[in-house]
Amino acid sequence: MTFTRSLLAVAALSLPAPAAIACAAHAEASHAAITLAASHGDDHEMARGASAVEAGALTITGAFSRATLPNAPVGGGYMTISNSGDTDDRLLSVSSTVSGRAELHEMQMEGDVMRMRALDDGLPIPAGETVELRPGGYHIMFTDLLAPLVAGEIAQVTLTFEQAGEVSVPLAIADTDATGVMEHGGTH
Ligand SMILES: [Cu+2]
Repeated sequence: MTFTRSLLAVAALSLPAPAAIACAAHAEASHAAITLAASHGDDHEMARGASAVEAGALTITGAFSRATLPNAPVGGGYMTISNSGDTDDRLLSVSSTVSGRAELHEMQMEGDVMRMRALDDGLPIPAGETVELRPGGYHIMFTDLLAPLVAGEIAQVTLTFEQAGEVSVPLAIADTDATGVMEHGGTH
């Protein structure tokens, strides 16, 4: 814990405005990703993912991140969250083993410009619905990365939900241009 805090302190000192830097880097990365997604087929961009995670009424599938370049300040986290229950839930906060902080963000096109905003009230997961976190939309943003994300490795993410509580999810790190991951035993 002491070690993590001192790392954060160093990061804070060397990046006077981490949020602004993160947003700029992230917006560019996402734009590139969308271009790739539009021009490529699906198959070769799929990497092998982790198994589905169930927690109460929630099922979380396809959790993945993308490998980052050395010195990249941020990374993204993506997954699909289904709520099969009768009660609305809400993803309140996120933490991870790979970053000092993790935030919930939303990307939206405003004219020709991709803009990102923090979801200060969390991400609603309504009863009976499925919410997708994906490049160009809702996503987890890992800030203060402790080390580059390496394809083939697994990061551990802890999601805190209003109803389902704390849920640990393994995040498969895929290639830098991945648009998704295959579930074990999946057919797509
Ligand atoms: Cu973001």
